[in-house]
Amino acid sequence: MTPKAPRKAATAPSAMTAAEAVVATLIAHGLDSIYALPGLQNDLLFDALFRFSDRLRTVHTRHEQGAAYMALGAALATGKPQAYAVVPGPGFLNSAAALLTAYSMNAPVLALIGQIPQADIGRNLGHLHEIRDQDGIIERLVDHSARIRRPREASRATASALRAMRMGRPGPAALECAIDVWGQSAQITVQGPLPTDGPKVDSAAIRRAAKRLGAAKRPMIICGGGAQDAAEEITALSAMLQAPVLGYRRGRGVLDSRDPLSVTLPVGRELWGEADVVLAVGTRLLIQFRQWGTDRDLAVIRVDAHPEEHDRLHRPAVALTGDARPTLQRLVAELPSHNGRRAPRRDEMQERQARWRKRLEKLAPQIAFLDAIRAELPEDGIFVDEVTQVGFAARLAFPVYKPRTFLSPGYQDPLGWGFATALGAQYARFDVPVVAITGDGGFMYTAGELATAMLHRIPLTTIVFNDGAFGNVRRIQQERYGNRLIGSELANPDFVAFAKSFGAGAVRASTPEELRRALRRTLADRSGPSVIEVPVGAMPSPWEFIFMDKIRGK
Ligand SMILES: Cc1ncc(C[n+]2csc(CCOP(=O)(O)OP(=O)(O)O)c2C)c(N)n1
Ligand SMILES: [Mg+2]
Repeated sequence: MTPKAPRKAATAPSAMTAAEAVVATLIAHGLDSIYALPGLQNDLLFDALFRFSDRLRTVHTRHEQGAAYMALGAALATGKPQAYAVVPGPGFLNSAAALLTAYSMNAPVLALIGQIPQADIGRNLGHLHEIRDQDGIIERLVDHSARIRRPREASRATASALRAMRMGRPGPAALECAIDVWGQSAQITVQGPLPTDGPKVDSAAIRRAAKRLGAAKRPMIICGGGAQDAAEEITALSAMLQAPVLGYRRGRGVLDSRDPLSVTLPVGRELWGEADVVLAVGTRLLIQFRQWGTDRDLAVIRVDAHPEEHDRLHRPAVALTGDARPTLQRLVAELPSHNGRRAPRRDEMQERQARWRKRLEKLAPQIAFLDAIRAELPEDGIFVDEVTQVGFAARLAFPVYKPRTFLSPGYQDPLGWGFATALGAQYARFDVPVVAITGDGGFMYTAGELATAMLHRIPLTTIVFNDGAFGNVRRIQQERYGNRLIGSELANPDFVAFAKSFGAGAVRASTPEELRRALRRTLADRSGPSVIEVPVGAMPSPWEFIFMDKIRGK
């Protein structure tokens, strides 16, 4: 018999196993998929997934890295919590790079991790997949983790983990459960979403922030990943203040790139050098403070969900703790009483952007491919970045029109994240096309997941820029290490034949025009995955636009 999962809050208790309680709780929280790879310790969890398969789809992958990155991609594309399940020891460690990336990106990903028999945990007996101090390792990777020790804890523990993932600064959580505990039964009440009390908006601080911004002569806004759900508010503030909005990587798409006030890194640095008040939303400001510098003439107003973030590097003039959206809604309401009419900065910004576009022509080979992608990818299509030459240029120059449509992996920059993350994004957002770009190096990390894409018919388009090398590393060895090339050349499969052998669509495109034509066909085909191989040579270095000198406090 299938236990009924309630739609909203807790219902009357019924007999179920710990595994069933966890699955029913995921469903009660609105999850509709779980990314997973099975194995002995989790057989009973999978049996529960079988029973609930009409309400929660199990997407199994070929490697735990793929499962965890898919959950991450689904979380980033939707903004909603996602889950993955793996066996302990090697299964858990295989997923760890993705879990670490989820932590760095504040992405709500729940890891369900198996365990050896409860009574033997910590005894080092040599059980299958036993690992010393698994919970200690997990604890270092996420802010919230727990072990389900008995079935009646299972639902509440799951709901608590899901609450922790969205409360304050969002992020991943992990739950362990031992092989023998998954199958134990009890009378269980399935727990619905627990309340998340955000911090009360500090009205006095809102007023101080509004006064500062209203009086600013050269205000500027900087968005990080924490601003993705506050696009409307930031667009309104930008218009009221005529303040340029800088988004780099995780903050891109908050203000539409077509708005002349929307800027990326190089223009942003110039503006940082001139600004008197900066409103920083959901960003660590590491580049600004560590590379670009600061001085006493600059007042920074920070909005962050995590109070400890405010003064890690410098004490802000005003600190607003809370989710960006409700906090900025208050600021939008308060600002008009302190802000006068401002001269439009449209022409000035267009002139600045044109000047930088000229300098960015140094990256013309990369930008020509990006232009081809932008021309074919619809406005709400999702672009997934990688640690590759065209990716570095995309972070600076790919126009992004909407929030959550430019997925870039933040400070971990883990090579190989892109393809599997994009699969998760495409699975969770079946309604829009997703394009992943990768290098030949990065693609091969998870290329086996083409089998997953075929099985689950995931219509992702992946562009593999093939230069036969860890090109980034090779260029550094050429330029800084006297051309002593070591560990940077790659032997590759024929990517077209390789993708075709899975049954995927595959073509080779040698020029931006050919790429554009190929994309038009693959984006129209929603039946399954496609790979476009683009053979390329060495590409010009982007670093002068990314690692720039100090501009303040010299
Ligand atoms: C997990 C991980 N390992 C190693 C690196 C270091 N790294 C950065 S770029 C790169 C090479 C990328 O090669 P490829 O994917 O072919 O892209 P290309 O630079 O050739 O365009 C490496 C090894 C990394 N960022 N992440
Ligand atoms: Mg390469």
